[in-house]
Amino acid sequence: MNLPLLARGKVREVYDAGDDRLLLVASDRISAYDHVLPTPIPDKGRVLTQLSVWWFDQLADVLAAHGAQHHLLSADDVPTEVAGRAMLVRRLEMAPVECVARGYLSGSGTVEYRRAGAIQDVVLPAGLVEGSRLPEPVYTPSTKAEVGEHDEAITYARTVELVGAEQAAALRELTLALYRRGSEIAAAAGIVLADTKFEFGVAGGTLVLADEVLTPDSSRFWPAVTWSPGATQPSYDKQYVRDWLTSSGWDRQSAPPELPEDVVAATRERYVSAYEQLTGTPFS
Ligand code: PZK
Repeated sequence: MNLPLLARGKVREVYDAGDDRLLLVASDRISAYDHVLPTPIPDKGRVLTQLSVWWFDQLADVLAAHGAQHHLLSADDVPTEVAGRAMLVRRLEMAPVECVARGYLSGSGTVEYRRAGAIQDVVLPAGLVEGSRLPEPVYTPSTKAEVGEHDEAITYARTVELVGAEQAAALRELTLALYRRGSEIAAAAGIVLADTKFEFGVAGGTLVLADEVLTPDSSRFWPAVTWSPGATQPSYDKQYVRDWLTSSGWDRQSAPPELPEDVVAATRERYVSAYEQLTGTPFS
């Protein structure tokens, strides 16, 4: 596959496929505690790609109702060496905003809430704890940080400065509508979609949903059966990896250790069962 490499993330790559098209390729690499681990998770790239493809279809009517589209052209017409883990997509002018929707308090949201009772300009009610369901989903945009840094939360006013009032409003409305539909579908499958991050672009004046969508790498998925606000929720996909890394004595600074095969197998199973639970179809 001799396509020019345009960008490389921790666990995936983007290639120029010509004709205003890109090839997004997902690898089997996994990250934890801000490090890419040396041990791949077999089939992770295929599971995340197939899940994303399924979500684009599930979300098509929400997009249409907002006069928007998605960027997926084909997941079949891709080079054989990346078959199953690549998407051919429309090349867009990307909005410089990470569009985050949260229905539950977690992670950096909890840190901000404890400090300020708010996430930027979004004031939240008193008494929430890690894992609490919010009274209604909130839009908490961020900007892409420099390499190695975490994304930085921004105010709605800042998104207006970055993209203009009209696009800022459209991004917020569409993000919340997509999150609501996604969380209804996940809830029906016994999965809490705590939060997620969307990326959008524009083509010919139309807003277009880009990137991968509603995967465990762009979202927090929690098993509904163990949801219990007040403690850190077990992650649907990475909990075995995090628990094992913690028990291994790794300092979270030096190069991470190889994962044992039982942790790899259990983690692969979590990705596959997330796919199967959500889509209702066997992963193959
Ligand atoms: C685009 N990224 C992030 C994704 C990476 C980096 N449809 C598009 N048009 C133009 N640019 C992008 C997209 C999309 N999606 C997205 N970078 C560029 C990204 C995957 C792997 F390394």
